[in-house]
Amino acid sequence: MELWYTEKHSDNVGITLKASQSLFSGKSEYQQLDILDTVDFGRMMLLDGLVMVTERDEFVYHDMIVHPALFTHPDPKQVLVIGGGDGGSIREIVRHPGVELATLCEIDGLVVEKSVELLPSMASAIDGKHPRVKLHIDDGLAYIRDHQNSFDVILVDSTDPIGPAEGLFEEDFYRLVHSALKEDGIMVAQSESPFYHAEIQKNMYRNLRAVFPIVEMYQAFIPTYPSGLWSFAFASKRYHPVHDFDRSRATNRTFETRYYNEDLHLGAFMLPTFARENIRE
Ligand code: AG3
Repeated sequence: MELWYTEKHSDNVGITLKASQSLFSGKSEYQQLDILDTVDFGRMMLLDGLVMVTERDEFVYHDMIVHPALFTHPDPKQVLVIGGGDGGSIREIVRHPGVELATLCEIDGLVVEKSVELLPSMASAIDGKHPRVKLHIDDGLAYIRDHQNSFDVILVDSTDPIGPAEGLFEEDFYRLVHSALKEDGIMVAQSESPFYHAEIQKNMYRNLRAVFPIVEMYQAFIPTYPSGLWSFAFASKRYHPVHDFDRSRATNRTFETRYYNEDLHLGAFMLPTFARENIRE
């Protein structure tokens, strides 16, 4: 018998990976969680059937949700991740020596628990033992409502805007993020595929622009996500990711990165025409 998993990206297109076994399958209060061992991409986590991470290509996503903001802000000390229960984003944040505290606010405790157990290469910093990491199992909206003017950077590491993450793409939520950020704070949110999700992007960037003075999209290549072309929204109160980028800080980073580098920091913000069209003002 062979085990293959398909995530459908549209009615007629999908991605299929051969798996050697299922490591966990269960339902939390919020969603269906599955962790499979795949033959070519290592362990893979699915939420409601959607690929969240694989061990083989997660470095792209986690480099790119974290480092552009942390190398644009001149001195990020307090960083919050909303979602991101696999721990990959927190792992990258704490590699920045200047960060004093990385806080994870994930709504679903089961995701954290199973990631610590089955995805240790991602979840190493959220096992409860890291001195610069704090964990909250809580609704992101409720959490930031109670934490005004507190963070230098907030990362929204969510799933697609269906199910528990729906509210994380709305203007009201961005207003709360804006007030939870300090006066020169930066937010980055995963913003779906420019190839497949033009409508979602249009609404999301319109909502962001209603709240933040600086809003830019940047891209990354993530093979297991729909179309492979993925994007992030950079929303900022003061610093522009290209014009205020201090290249030497990124060049002189004290850790290695397999995807991010000082050239790519700039290149990622250069968009293909169709992607630019999706978010035209
Ligand atoms: N968050 C982005 C997942 C979106 C993927 N969508 C899909 N497969 N249809 C991933 C969380 C990683 N920390």
